[in-house]
Amino acid sequence: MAMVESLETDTTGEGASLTDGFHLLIDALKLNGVETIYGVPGIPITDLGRMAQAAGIRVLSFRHEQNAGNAAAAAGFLTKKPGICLTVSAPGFLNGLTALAHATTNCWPMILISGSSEREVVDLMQGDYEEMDQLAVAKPLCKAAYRILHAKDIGIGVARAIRASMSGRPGGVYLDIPGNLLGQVMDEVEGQKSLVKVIDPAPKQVPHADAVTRAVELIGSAKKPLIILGKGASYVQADEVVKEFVERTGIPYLPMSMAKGLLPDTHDLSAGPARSLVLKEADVVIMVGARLNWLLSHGKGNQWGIPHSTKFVQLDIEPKEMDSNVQIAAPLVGDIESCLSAMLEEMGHEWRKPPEDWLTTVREKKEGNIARMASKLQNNNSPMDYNGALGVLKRVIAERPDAILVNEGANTLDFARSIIDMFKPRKRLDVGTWGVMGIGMGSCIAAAVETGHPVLAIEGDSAFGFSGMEVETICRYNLPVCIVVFNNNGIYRGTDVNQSGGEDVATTVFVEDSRYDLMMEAFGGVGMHATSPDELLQAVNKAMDSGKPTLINAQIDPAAGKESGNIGSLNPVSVVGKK
Ligand code: ADP
Ligand code: TZD
Ligand code: MG
Repeated sequence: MAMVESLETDTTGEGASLTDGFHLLIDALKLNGVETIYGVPGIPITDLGRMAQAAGIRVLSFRHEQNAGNAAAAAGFLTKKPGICLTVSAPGFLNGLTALAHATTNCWPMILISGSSEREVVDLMQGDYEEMDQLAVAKPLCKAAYRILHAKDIGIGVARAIRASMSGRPGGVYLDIPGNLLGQVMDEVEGQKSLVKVIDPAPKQVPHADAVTRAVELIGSAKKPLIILGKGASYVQADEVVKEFVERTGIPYLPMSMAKGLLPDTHDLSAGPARSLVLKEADVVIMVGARLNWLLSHGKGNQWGIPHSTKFVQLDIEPKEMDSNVQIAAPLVGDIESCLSAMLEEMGHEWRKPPEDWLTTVREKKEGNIARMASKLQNNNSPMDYNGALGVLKRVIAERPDAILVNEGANTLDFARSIIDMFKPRKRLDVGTWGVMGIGMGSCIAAAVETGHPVLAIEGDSAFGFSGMEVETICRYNLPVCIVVFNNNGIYRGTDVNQSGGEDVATTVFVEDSRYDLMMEAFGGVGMHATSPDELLQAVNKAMDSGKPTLINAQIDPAAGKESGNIGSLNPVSVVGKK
C-alpha cells in the first residue's frame, strides 16, 4: 500500500496532486459501472485487488483462475455487462484464458485483465518471473486483445475493452496490464480527464425494411412454423418483446437450454416436450438468438434432426452467422429487440395463427410425452435413478421459480435439462456451446453475487470435481448455494471395468461411495447425504430454506446412466471394435 501513501505527498513541490496506474484503472472501471471483480491475487496485481476493494468494488478471490473466469463469463450472461476477471501473469493468465475463450464461444461479454512482465524483458525472452507474451497468446482465442503501456492510455484502453466486449456479437476481451504501468504516476487532474465513459456500448441495430418484409412473408407462407429461442434471446433482456412475438404469432417455440424460462416452460406454445417432432416436421424455422451449430445438428437432417426442405428465418446481430451451415432464406441482421419489434409492426395485430392441425399435432405429441414421463418421475427408488432424483428437484424449482439452476455433467445435464421446467428468464446456467465441464462453482458464485437469488446446482460427480475446491469460496462469502452432487461413482456410469484385467479401475470410474458432502463440512458449510428421492427432497428444501452453503451427496445408481448422456452418437467408433 506504499503507493497510496506516496500519493498524499506532494512530489512536485507545486501543490499538484498525483495519481497512478492502480488508481486510474480502478477509476476507469468504476466510471463504467464495474461493481464486481472475480480473480486470484498475486504479483503484480495483489495491490490492485486490495485497492479496488478499498474503493468499493466487490473483489471476490477464488481458488483457481478458471473458476473466477467462469464466474465472470456467467456474470456477463446474467447482467449484459462484461464480467471482469483479474489474474496474475503467465500461469494465472492461462488459467483464466479457458474461461475467456468459453465466454467468447458463447457470445457473452467478459474482460480478462492480467498482470504481465515488462515488454523489454518479454520481447528479449530474458526469463522474467512468470514471463509470457500474453497478448499474442490471447489474440486468437478471444474477440479482441489490447495492451496498455502508458498511464494516460488507461481510460481509452478500458473503454475499448468494454465496447469490444458488448457491441455487436458480445465476446471475451483480453486486457494486458504490464506491472510497471500500475506504478506509473501522472497529474491527478490530467488523469481524471483521460478517463472515458463508454456511451451506448451496445448500440441498437435496426434491420432493413426489405429484410423484415422478406421474413414476414416467409413466415406467412408457413404451414408448420416453429420458433427456436436461443441463449442470445435470453441474454438481450428483451423478455416482453419475445413473449409478445410468440403469443401474437401463436407459433410453437422450442427453447434451447439456456433460453428455458424465457417464457415459462409450461407455456401453451412451448414445444420443448415435442422436440424431435417439431424439428423434423417444421417447414419454416425462425431462429431467434440461436445458432445452427452441433446443438441443432447443423440445421441438416440426421435421424432426429432437421430435414433439408426446412426454410430458415434467422435473427442475429452477427451478419457472418447467416449461411454458416445451411442457406438462410430470410436473414434478419440486427439486434433481437429491433428485429422482433419490426416484424410485429409489419405483421399488425390481425396476424393469422398457424394452421390448427399443426398446433394440434404439436400439442398431442407434447401431452403424450409429458404424461409418459410423469409416472417415471415419481419413483422413490433407492439407489436413485436420474428420473426419481430429478423428479423431486423439478418440484423444488417449480416451488422456487426465482432460484437459479446451475447444471453440468453428462447424464446429469441431459436429463435435468429436459425434466426440470424453468419459469423465469436467465435462471438456467449450464455448460453452454462447448459442453464444457467445470463451469459449476464459478456459475454458482456469479449467480448468487450478481442476482442475490438462491442457487441450486445439479452436478455430476465428475463435473463437480473440475471446480469443487471453490466450495471454500462459497463458504467464505457465505453464499446461498445448495449443491447436489449426483454421485454415480464416475463419468457416465460407475460400472465400467478395465478391459486389461489389471489393477487400475476403468478410465471412467471413481472411488466408490465417496462422500462429497464432507468437503463442504470441512469449510463450515452443511453436508448432507441422500439415498432416496424423499430424502433428497427434504434435504434440498432444508438447504434452500436456510440459505446456508450446502452440499448434498445424492447417491445415484452407478448403472443408471449411459455413455455421454444424450450425445453418445458423437463418439468416434473404432473400425476394428473395442479390444
Ligand atoms: P444457443 O446455444 O442457445 O442456440 P447460441 O449461443 O448458439 O445460442 O446463439 C446466440 C446468438 O445470439 C449468437 O449468434 C449471437 O450473435 C446472437 N446475439 C447475441 N446478442 C444479440 C443481440 N443483441 N441481437 C441479436 N443477436 C444477438
Ligand atoms: N473436459 C472438459 C473440460 N469438458 C468435457 N466436456 C469433458 C472433459 C468430457 N466430459 C463430458 O463431456 S461429460 C463429463 C466429461 C468428463 C463428465 C460426465 O460425468 P458426470 O455426469 O459424473 O459429471 P454423469 O451423470 O455421471 O453422466
Ligand atoms: Mg457421474
